[in-house]
Amino acid sequence: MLLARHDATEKTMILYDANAPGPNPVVVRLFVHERGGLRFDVQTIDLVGLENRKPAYLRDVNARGEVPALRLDDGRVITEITAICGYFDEVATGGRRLFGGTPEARAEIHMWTRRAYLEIVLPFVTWWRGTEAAEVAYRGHRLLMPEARRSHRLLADQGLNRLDDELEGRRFVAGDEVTMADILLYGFMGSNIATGEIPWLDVPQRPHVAAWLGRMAARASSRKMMASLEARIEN
Ligand SMILES: N[C@@H](CCC(=O)N[C@@H](CS)C(=O)NCC(=O)O)C(=O)O
Repeated sequence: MLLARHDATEKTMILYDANAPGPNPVVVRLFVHERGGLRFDVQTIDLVGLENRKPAYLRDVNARGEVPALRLDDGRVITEITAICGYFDEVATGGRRLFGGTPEARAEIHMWTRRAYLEIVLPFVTWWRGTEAAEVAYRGHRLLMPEARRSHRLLADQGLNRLDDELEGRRFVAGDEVTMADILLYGFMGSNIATGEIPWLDVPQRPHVAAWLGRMAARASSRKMMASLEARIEN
């Protein structure tokens, strides 16, 4: 059913995006706008109406019930945002690579992307998953851990404090240019700051993080990341 909405005669990738600014779809949108050189179709999944948890989506797209997902030309489906962005980085024609152009640069960018996810994003997402907003959003489809909030707020603050020190004298997370590490971190932080659900992410006591947030917010790609993608991307 989810494939039938699409013209199966034309071979093209399909990105399953969401009709809401969930941070995972936001990361991929930000990547797409920043990267350039990409061509694919988009199907917007009704995350608000939980279309992603209905049998058709679980069967045809992602058994984990999550967005985003990418259907390749040969029909196989890739999920997990770093895998989707990594694939896009490989197949894009034109634009600027965001995972690095040499083995050394790629290793450094992977290192910072992983640190950003493990030390900052995962703790604050776990904090959010203990809130009432999460309970309402998931409507029983996901295990919530309200008892983990305190420890994960502390873990996220610790990660952000460390990042604040590391950003001193540096424009972006992995160096002087925007890379996947910034895309991942800003997709999560910027979208959660915009919705107001995690007010403690941006505080004056972390001036270098605040300056980095400002630099990221000023980018044209960031101004588009909260809106669902158009039906066809050719950039
Ligand atoms: N590990 C996945 C996480 C994807 C994810 O959790 N997406 C959220 C949107 S931000 C979702 O689909 N939530 C709805 C649900 O779980 O029902 C990835 O990296 O893409």
